[in-house]
Amino acid sequence: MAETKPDKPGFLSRLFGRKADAPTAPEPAPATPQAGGEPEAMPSPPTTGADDLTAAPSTVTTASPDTPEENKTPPELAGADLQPIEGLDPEGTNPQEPLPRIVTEHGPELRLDITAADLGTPEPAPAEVLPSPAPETQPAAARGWWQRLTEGMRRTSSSLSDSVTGLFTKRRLDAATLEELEDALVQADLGVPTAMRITEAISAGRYNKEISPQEVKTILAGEVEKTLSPVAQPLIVDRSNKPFVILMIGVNGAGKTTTIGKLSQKFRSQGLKVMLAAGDTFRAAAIEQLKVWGERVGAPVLSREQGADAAGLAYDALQEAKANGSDVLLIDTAGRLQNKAGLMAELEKIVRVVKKFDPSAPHATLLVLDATVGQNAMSQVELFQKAAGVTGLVMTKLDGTARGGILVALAEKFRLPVHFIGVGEGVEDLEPFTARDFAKAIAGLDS
Ligand SMILES: Nc1nc2c(ncn2[C@@H]2O[C@H](COP(=O)(O)OP(=O)(O)O)[C@@H](O)[C@H]2O)c(=O)[nH]1
Ligand SMILES: [Mg+2]
Repeated sequence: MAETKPDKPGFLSRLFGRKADAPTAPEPAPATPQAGGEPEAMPSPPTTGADDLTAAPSTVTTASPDTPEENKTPPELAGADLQPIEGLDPEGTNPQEPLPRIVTEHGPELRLDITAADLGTPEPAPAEVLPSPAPETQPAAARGWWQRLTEGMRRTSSSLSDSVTGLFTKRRLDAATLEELEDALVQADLGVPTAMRITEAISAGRYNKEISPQEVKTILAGEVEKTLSPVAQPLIVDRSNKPFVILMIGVNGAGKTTTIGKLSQKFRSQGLKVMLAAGDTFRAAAIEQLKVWGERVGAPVLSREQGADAAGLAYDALQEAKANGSDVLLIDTAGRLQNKAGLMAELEKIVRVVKKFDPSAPHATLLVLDATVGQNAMSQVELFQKAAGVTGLVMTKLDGTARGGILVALAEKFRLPVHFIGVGEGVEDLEPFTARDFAKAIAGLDS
């Protein structure tokens, strides 16, 4: 996929000719149409009228959290609906995904109401309740989040770290060095404004002096944290909305279904009653994948047959969730390519229909972004924002890329809350987003 880096003004001209805080960042290039476009094999979006909400029978699979693990998940289903961004639908040809591990752990992010009591000390995470099927030297959950975060983000941090070390070892700080650093930061997807702020913070008072790579990393982390702090916001499940409706959106393969599973586990471990709606009705495998997650986390899944109207299904799910006293309803959706008007229209329809049932719903619309797509995440935010009114972001796959810096650029540009980040496929590999930890991890600093 062709990547477009925003141009930036030269460092020298800024150092000598312009104010540090002058507006400088040109917009990133608009969405480039995805190579390959719409998959021909993908069924057309259902065209059932918005009001025809009971056209197809729905099934609710009742989940049992007590089901023994060995009876639960066929491994091939764990990532079965992965599709590449290019829109190809290699159903049945995906690599098999490892089984997510089940742990009960939860952090302070899942506060149930905005009350002072909820702002108290986070509870310690309970021990892993089921053995990990993955033969690992050390169980992931036991390693702790900081370790998983830093290990996961190693590719991003080591590429930045290498640049910093290469540039600042036994060298005086001059304009050329700073310009090279700025280039490296832009290359690392941090975004032009943040890259400029970092180089300016580094140059302040240190011109023509030596500065150690460690000092540079500390300043870098500080500036990144400044950008991220305003967006690092917990997802608050307001229990006055029952059910609290969360709509998950994003392109195919971003990690929506997996994130629903991980989030459900967190909600369930807090004693919340969770229901799932299999709104990705385009492919049977996607429906199955959600059912598997529902079963393993103990959440009923409302589904219909492949090709059913997703908006109608969402409506049914709301009714069912209300009737059975669910606290949270998570609605999965198909991976709508952001440049496909028809698919976007269908997403808008889901939102409209949900609002018919409850005008305040969806209470959260979470856009799931795959960090490995780099700058393309920018256009995804813009387009999904228009179609569905994104209330918050979840960034996945920070473990699979050197492009984790994109989160900083997104924060700078859109200022949308970032609720969670994912650094792996396991159920424990999703945690609330915290600015300081992320900034330190990206800079390659110890905790
Ligand atoms: N490495 C890694 N893989 C992830 C992460 N989140 C999701 N995945 C994998 O990405 C693939 C696609 O996820 P899925 O939830 O099916 O995406 P969806 O199409 O948006 O529903 C699956 O194989 C997941 O296991 C993550 O944080 N790290
Ligand atoms: Mg999915």
